[in-house]
Amino acid sequence: AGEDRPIAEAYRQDHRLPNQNRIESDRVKENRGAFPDPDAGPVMPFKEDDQDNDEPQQKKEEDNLVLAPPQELPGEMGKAVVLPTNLTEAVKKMVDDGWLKNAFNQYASDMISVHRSLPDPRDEWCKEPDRYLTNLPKTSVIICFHNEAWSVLLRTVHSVFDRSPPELIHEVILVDDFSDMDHLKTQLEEYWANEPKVKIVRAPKRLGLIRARLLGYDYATGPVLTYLDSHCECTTGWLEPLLDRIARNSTTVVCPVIDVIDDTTLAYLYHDSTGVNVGGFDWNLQFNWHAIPNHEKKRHKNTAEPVWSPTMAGGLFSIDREFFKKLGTYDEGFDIWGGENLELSFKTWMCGGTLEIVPCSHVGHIFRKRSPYKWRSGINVLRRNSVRLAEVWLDEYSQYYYQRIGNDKGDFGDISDRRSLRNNLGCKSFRWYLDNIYPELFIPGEAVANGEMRNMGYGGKTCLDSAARKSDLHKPAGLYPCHRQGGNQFWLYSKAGEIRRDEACLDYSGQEVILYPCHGSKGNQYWDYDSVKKLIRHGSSDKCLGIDAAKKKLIMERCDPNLDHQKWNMENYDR
Ligand code: LR7
Ligand code: MN
Repeated sequence: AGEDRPIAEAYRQDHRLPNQNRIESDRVKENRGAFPDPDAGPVMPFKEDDQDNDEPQQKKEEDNLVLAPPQELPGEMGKAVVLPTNLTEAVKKMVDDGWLKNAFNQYASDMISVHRSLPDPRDEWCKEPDRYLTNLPKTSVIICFHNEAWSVLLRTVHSVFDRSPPELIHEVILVDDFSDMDHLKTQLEEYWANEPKVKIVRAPKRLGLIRARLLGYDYATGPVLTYLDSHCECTTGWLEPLLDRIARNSTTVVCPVIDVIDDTTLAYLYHDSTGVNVGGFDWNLQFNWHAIPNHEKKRHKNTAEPVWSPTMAGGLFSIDREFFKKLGTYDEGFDIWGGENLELSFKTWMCGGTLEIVPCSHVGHIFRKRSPYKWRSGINVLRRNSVRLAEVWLDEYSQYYYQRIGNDKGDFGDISDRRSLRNNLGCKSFRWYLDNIYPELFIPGEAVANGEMRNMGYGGKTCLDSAARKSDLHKPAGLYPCHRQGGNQFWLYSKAGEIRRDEACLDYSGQEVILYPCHGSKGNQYWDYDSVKKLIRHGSSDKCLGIDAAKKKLIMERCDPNLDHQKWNMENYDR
């Protein structure tokens, strides 16, 4: 494994730029321009000429200044790479280009060895003797990419080879989803030419990540499949605990803990096993993270034990190949991005399997703030995928998703095959899944009103509006012209008097009206709606909710039934 190599040896191999790690054909040399030029950029801690030269040499004093000791290579041990602020214009441009193409700091990544060392985030429990079975099955590792950065893709693959027992890696399948970046063409093939375990599969047209994964599945021959995104880094001992769970029960689908590789500094950030989260979803059919619920905590003696998770994030998991096949792999009608993570999660649980997060296995992933590549134009891919998912797996609960998209399902294609798959497998109901696997989820059907919250002042065109994401919590709730499309204007009025969406509740503590995580204890989150007078009276302050048109914000005032801007229409009110 990478970390075990003696430092000097590691240094000899690692102190090159990523682009120097490959076999350099003439054509590849011409491509050099695509990578940072060490002379133009921030001072690199080495000089090219010094590599592989063990002869003692006469050194000038300045050489000693430039040569840094091995432990100070950029990004080693998962450390942050912080670019100097006084970059030349040329370098600044390269940094900006890297961000533009990838939505992460490619320039910083290119400075880091593709074999960089990482911290070992595992608990001691994970390393105890006989923790894992000795005869583990081999895995095919499948990595799909569409226009991934060179150093990032290579580091993903090397981290697999550098930190897995070789006998457990059956093959690494790189699925190129119709990329057009030059470095992903022959350069990639030449780089891996001497590594028989690496297979490169090219999609004949843009498939999207779900069908690209299915293409990889078609080529894979190992008994276990392990999927990774193309911007990951595996840590020491990541693989054995995953394969161990599958060896013990082939219907267990397992995910590593997904650590954060910072998009700006490429720092590897992790928590110990007390900080493990599990996956959930909201009625927008979006994946989210939660603390481990108490009923699950009670099943464990040690925090490093595998935990049941209602859903998976999607990109990083291992599954028995036959079980994946039995579950009908993925819906081939899913395009580009999204929905497949919930599909696989729901059917794993509903059709006889178990989904776990394995705290002994840590893999890093570069989390981006935007999607860098082209989606399809003219169609809402994510909605189409999610409607297919809802139609096949959600039973009567699909209505809660449809409410959120203004009941506009659009054209979602033919799903009859997926429905018969579910019938033939004899899977349990979605209600069973909610009751048993995800009892924490708030069910909108228990609400007294659902839909828009329209203010009657100033012509009655203004609605309560907020994305209510995690990042919107603790911030003022917004207003926007009513658009009748659900989404950020879809609210639930719960029996408990909350005005909420998912885990966000309207909350007033004397200052601004904000969104705050729902706490279920009334107080600042208790709103009493009088459906005749149309007033919304706040529990702890006894004031009424209104709007200030000039400031375009929510206000709290002494209740006055004569003021239109204190009157609200709650959609589908039914008490
Ligand atoms: O058209 C495409 N073709 C591809 O091959 C689009 C993407 N891809 C590749 C892409 O290069 C990448 O390797 O597919 C992989 C995933 O795409 P990302 O990295 O843009 O997705 P993401 O990390 O933003 O999104 C998460 O949700 C997706 C839903 O479809 C997938 O399941 C991703 O794998 C998933 N990533 C993770 O689970 C990592 C943890 C993120 C979280 C939470
Ligand atoms: Mn990703």
